Amino acid sequence: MFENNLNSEALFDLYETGYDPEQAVTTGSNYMFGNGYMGYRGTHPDATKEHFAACIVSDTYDTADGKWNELCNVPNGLFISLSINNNQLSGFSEDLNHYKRQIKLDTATLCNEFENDQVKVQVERFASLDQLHLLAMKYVITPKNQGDANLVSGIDGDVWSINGEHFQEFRVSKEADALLMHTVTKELGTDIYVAECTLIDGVPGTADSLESNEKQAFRKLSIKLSEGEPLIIEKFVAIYSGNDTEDPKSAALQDLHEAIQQGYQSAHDRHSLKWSELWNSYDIQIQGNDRDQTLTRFNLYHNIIHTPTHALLPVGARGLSCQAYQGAAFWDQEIFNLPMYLYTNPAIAKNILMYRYQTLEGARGKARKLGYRGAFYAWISGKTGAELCPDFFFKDVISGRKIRNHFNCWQIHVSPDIAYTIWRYYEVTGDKQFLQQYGAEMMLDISLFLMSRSFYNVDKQRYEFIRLLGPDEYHENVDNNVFTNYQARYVIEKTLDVVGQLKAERPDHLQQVLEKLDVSEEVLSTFEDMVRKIYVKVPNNDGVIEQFDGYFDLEDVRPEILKGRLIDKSEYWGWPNGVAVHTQVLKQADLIQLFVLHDDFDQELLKTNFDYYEPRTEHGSSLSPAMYSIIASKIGYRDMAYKYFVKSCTVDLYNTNKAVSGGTFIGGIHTASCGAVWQMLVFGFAGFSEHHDTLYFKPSLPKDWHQIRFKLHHRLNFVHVTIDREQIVLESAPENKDALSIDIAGNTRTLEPGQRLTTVNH
Ligand code: IFM
Repeated sequence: MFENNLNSEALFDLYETGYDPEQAVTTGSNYMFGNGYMGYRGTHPDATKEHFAACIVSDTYDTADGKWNELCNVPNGLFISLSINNNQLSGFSEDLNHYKRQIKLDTATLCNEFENDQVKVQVERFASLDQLHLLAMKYVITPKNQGDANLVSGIDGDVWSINGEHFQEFRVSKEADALLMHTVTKELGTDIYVAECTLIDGVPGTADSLESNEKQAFRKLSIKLSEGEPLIIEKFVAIYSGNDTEDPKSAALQDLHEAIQQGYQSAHDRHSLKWSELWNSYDIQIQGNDRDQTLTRFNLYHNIIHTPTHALLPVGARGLSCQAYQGAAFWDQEIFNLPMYLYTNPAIAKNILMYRYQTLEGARGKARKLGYRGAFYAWISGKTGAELCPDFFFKDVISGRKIRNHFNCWQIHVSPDIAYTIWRYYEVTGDKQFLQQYGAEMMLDISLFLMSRSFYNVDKQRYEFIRLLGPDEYHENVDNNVFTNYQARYVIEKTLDVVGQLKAERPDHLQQVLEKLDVSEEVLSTFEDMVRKIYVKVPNNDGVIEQFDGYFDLEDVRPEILKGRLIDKSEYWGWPNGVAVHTQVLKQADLIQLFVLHDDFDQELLKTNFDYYEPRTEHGSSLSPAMYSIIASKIGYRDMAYKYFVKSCTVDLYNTNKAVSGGTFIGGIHTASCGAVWQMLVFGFAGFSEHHDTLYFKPSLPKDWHQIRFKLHHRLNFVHVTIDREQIVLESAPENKDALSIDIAGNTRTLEPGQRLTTVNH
């Protein structure tokens, strides 16, 4: 824990004034910058694999060790190191007078400063939002007296890779002013090109010598320093893989050339302009607590930089912060990352869902392999949608034996979660074209899968889902998990609605889809039967809904007690022998998660179940606290809502979650909790929900907050929402095309385009 890490000057930045090597994995992730195409860890400019330096590039999936298919960490073109009068000087140096590492969230720019008696160094780096393949750096040395500076600047291909070497060969060449490194991935033979140029005072620097070994290509530059005269070094790096373009080499050289022409300042200006446009959509302003403002922006920032928007690619559970969780999508993508986009910039939400459409074949292949019909989406989904989750995800750290986890074959809720999101996307955007053209096929195929995965209990005359995992991953091989069964029923019902819509509006297209998926009339009537008869548990006499069959019979202990039973603190708590397996302790929100997705449950039920499950939840997943925060807001547990808000927002900053579990590295940025910050603020504190074209607000702000302000999208209309203690102000953008229906405390009003509505906040 390093809680004092949260320093902020402007409310858009975060900095540290001392380096802690113990926290290098975490801080490298926290201070990183990126643009959805690549993520560059916020390490020092001369960091190497020992310091967890990395530049993770999207769409470079490859398997290094025969087990983990993951994104590659490509050669580091921004590497630069400095010696003054033969003494190494960097952020790692121990005799510094001044040290600062700062991430400016408004422009996604990493700044480093370090200073000793001889010089002051100021560094800026960014991954351009204007030119996605471009990294840029400005490195300014201000000498306090005369001296000799020796710089090593180039490309370091000896990179940190958590599951083995991904590259089979490195070739270095000099192309005009550029250094070019070409490497090829081991499994798929994907070409990767990294082109680099170093400029001294605006001119490509001539190296005293060029040194390259098997994996590294460095120029050595010796420069005389004069007292008080700053030396400005700029670096540009362009990165392309063979998956980006036919001719990645030319593309990299071309981008590099253009960047040199453009110059650092202009590249940074264009990049910053794009960032201001993004913040215009996504920012949430909080008045009354500066720390919470920065925490919020930190999390929003990470949700943004890890989301690929340039192509149909997954949002990784650790984004582009490292290779953990394989750079691949989980259900996190739809349920945690996407809602912010859905309500602010729905084109990105659509892009995410189109990725699921593009990967339907992978989901179908998985279903077939396991003996089912339809689309069973991968638990861990990379480029193609094929299941990337290995059979043995964790190991028993005591015996060293592998654990056969069943995330890949029993965690079936990912499919209905995707269908649920397709329907939500349609409800919020009204995008019929998407629903009919793409959504319908996905929803039908998911419903087919659910039908073939269900079990009809003849005795009880109901459909059940057995042998599965719900969101709570500590309990594998359970039956009738409420979350899963509820989601399945909901999704099949909505699929039938879509079928009805197509029947009325595009019968030919419906026919085509039904034929393509081999969905007969009989199947459609089975869907109808399922909607009536899927078993969804009801509350017991105390009002508590049992998470799955037999849950109440398990030992009723608390997570703190289980901690005391661990033999090794990195033991996996779940299946088959973990400390939580035979107890009621859950890893993460499960029923509470369901309550976040559906507004069908009354306050009393929410309260009773919150009271029951909250003390039994370990929050072993970073996904969990945010869901508790939202429901706590809804039931008026204001302090609890705030407590979980802070817990969720600081998962990465305070490094609270396990970086290694059951022997597997799962560190890096927790993108799901980053996405969830938006939900805590909007669905939780602002009490926003949307049903049948009406926007509802029921705010409950944390005690010391005076105001929150954000922008919402609904069906191509934008509304500015300002909530303070006394009033709720809604401003409809003048360019809106529709009047909006608004409900505040049971009063429904109409908000015309350009109109402002002020109501009392009770
Ligand atoms: O998807 C989650 C899961 O719910 C809990 N374990 C980690 C996964 C990736 O974030």
